[in-house]
Amino acid sequence: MAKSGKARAHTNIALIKYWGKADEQLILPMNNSLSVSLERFYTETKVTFDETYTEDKLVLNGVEVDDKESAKIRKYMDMVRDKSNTSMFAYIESDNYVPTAAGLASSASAYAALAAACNEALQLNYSKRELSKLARRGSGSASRSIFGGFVEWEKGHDDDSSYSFPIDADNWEDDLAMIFVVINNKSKKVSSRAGMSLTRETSRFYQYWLDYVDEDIANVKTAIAHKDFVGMGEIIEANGLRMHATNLGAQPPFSYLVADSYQAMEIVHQCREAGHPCYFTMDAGPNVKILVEQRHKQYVIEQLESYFGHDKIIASDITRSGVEIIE
Ligand code: 2P0
Repeated sequence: MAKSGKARAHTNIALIKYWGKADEQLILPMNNSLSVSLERFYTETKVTFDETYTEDKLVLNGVEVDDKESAKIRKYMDMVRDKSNTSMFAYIESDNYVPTAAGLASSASAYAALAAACNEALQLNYSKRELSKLARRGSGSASRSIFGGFVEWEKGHDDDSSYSFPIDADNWEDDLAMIFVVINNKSKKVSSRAGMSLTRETSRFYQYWLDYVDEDIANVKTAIAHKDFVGMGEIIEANGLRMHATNLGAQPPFSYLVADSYQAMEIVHQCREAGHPCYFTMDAGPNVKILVEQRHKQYVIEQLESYFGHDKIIASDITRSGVEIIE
């Protein structure tokens, strides 16, 4: 008999970045990281296991795919089968709710939803903590997407000790938002997986990155406890830039940032000077994400839209919901 489960998981953006693996196989990170989960961007995934299936099939946004990504998912499903003592193959239907062409699709929401859907279908009864470990095996940042709000990923030292957990913020999340500046990337893309690996192995600045992460995490947690937006913003902006600086020290050096990324950062500085606190962060691409209080959001959106145009600016609330079973 077929067994199925369907789950929804939101994507997350790291305020303190995960950059570099201690174990590539188990996806154990070199440092703790800390994120917020986003209301607007999520993945819904349905998994059906059946004894009559002869292989895993993946349907992404209504289209059957058989490429590098589906090979990665088959490998992931082998791991899930191994852990849950089943030999059944699966039919996986996954829909990404991300504004089209924004380039914001994320492996974080994808693997968090897949892990939770497998848990439901196979009735594994995993706790959220166990689920965050299972999601982590697909993609590191996915371990954080099991939870809503502010989330910390404890790096741990083996498969069992590396997991995420929520940080209580007394609903401060509701006062915050994130604005995305969608920037065209004309240069050849370096995947985050390849980028962090090259940097960890070759960057002269990598140790400098590691030396300050724990301090940044502790300071952000203090800022969360005091609802100190400016204090948090100053730390996260510096942390993000430090991550990007490590890439400039890699051999060969590389950068994810382009001229328009710097333009967006400049507008953020101008907003601050005009009395509207907001702080930027960037990931493995040129898009700029700006953390802002709801009461200053409209002003910052208007400043960004006047340079980049309406279509390039997308705002999202912070969600306090973690992964949910929806069928
Ligand atoms: C993060 N990034 O903390 C960091 C900051 C990008 C820059 O996690 O290799 O897709 O699958 O574990 O999670 C993106 O990397 O990497 C990421 P894998 P992942 O959000």
